Amino acid sequence: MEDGESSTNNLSRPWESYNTVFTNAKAGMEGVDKEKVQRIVYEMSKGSKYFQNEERKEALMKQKIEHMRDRCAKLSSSDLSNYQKVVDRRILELEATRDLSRIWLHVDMDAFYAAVETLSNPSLKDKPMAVGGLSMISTANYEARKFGVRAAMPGFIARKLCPDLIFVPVDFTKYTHYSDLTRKVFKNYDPHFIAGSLDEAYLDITEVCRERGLSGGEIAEELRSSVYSETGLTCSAGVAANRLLAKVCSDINKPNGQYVLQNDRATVLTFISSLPIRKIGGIGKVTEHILKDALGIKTCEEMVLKGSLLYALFTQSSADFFLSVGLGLGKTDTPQVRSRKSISSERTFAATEDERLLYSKLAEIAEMLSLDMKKEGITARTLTLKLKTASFEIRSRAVSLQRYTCSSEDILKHATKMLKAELPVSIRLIGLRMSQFNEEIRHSDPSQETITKFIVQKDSSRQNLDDSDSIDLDASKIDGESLNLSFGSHETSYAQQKDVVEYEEESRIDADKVIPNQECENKEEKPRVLEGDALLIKHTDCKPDTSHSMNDNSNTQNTKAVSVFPQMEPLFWIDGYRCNLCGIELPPSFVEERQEHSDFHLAQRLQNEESGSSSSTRPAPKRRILGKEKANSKPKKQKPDQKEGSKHIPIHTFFTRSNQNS
Ligand code: DCP
Ligand code: MG
Repeated sequence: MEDGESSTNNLSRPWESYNTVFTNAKAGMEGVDKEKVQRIVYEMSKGSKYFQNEERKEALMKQKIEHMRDRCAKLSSSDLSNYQKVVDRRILELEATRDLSRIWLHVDMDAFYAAVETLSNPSLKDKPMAVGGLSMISTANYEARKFGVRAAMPGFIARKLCPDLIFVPVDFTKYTHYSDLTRKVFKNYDPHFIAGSLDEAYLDITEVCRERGLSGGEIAEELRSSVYSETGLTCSAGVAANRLLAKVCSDINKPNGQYVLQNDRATVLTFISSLPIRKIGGIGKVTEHILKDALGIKTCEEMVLKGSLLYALFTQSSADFFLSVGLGLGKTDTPQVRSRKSISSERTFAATEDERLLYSKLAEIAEMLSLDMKKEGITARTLTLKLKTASFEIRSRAVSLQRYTCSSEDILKHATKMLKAELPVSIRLIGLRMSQFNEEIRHSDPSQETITKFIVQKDSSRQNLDDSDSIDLDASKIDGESLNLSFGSHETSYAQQKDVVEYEEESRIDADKVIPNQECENKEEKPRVLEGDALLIKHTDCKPDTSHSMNDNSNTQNTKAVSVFPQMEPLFWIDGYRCNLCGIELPPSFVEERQEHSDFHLAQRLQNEESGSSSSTRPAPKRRILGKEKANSKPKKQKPDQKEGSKHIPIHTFFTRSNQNS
């Protein structure tokens, strides 16, 4: 019946099933006329390549749901009762790991970029405004959200939704400055706080609560007011027994609010019982639809109630994750004991083309990396070379070695080959990273053993969606903060771990002649060639994809290229989880997030191209979050009539009708 209804709606109101990232509600969008937003987004993008891509993704998702339904229908009652036994046992095991002894706080700045911009221009206060341009919006203030305007939405669609919308260009240096100020405050409450993105962090406030005899809520109040007095910005906080719950809680009373979930089992279970599954970090659109449309699971509690179906249809690790979410479990371990996936060393220096110098830097870095690996008893077999060119372009090349190693000779031999393939080029940073450890460092908190075990099992035996009927979710990465935790310089403690954006800046400085970002504006950008793909193919035995689908993002290959447009520089996932373009880490199972991320890069790139070609748009020299290297360099002049081989695709092309695009 539901099907029948929705297919009738599809015919008369096709936008209703057009669910893009732009139509997902964010905080402050509660009263928005969702149908109107969907219709406008639909009408403005209909027929474009973006639209076709969305449709293809949607079709694949539907297929997946159908397939899941078929499998579900074939399950006998005895199958289900057997799976129920598994569920019952797992519940007991998971329950045994419940840790209610910690108090976690998740803090997230309100409309961060927009709020920072309003600080420097108070006339923007109370007016609908967005940070970004006609191509892409990074965020919108709460006034604008009332119209359905939100992050990651193309600005020209936002303007249609809100004709008075004011656009402010992105100024990344400002956001980093304010982020640093907030982090100084966070440190006072937890010196080992876990930074998420620039505007969010997880703090274990157990000790500070105990020492000062204050409740989690009181500390949250104090921290928020301290952030406000240091920055003039508001933030929201969630306090709960674990990070997963704290994150959910910080969104509840946004903006400028907080929510405290008491640390007792009954309260947690009540809270989780009616919580929509989409509120959980790691459950994106695809997973949500599969659970909802194929299995009728809408709330977290239903994950427990329908546990037997989950264990029958999903991999054990995914089912374990769903079940633990349904029980309100999440991570409570301290950052110091978190496991790491890679070890790296990098150097920034005054840009040089001198090959002799570059090779000698490379040798030093290889030596340093090798020493550190030996110190920690690590051997690994994926080597990644990272370069930052004089024009701030980031290049990343990876190769899989024949055997696990930590020898500087091995590292240097392969690194040299990769570097050679890039020369000649003027370089200001070289980094080497080894990943795929033969013996991963595991944390040793005994209370976490069961969960850790299944996470580890999952990590090492991830199944391929293409040849398995199971959907795999990476439980070990589910808090969102994990996007940033496992990469970075080995010498960086967790307290110093920076987010994706800052990662590019996180390096040891060899010379004090480092050229500030702004200088690159006048440097000519060298078009990026795709020679990395050759390495990629060698590395993984899989060709870079020119498609962009659900399955692309969920496979088990170490590295896989995903390109929405054949002309675009492909996005691929180094070591299977790290974006080659910006360094963000997303496990393969984060299907939707990967799709959005890929779309985001594409759109950002287009935005950069557009702003470079439009004299009315000021270049955004410090924009680095996505497509940052491009944004930091002056785009080449673009002729309106693009010839074949061009890498410049203006945003309007992306969104114009297919007859103009194909
Ligand atoms: N951001 C971005 N692109 C996105 C999402 C976010 O560039 N697709 C940037 C701009 C945001 C900042 O990251 O200001 C923080 O992201 P949040 O999701 O926390 O969004 P906001 O802080 O803007 O709003 P709020 O947290 O109040 O919902
Ligand atoms: Mg925020």
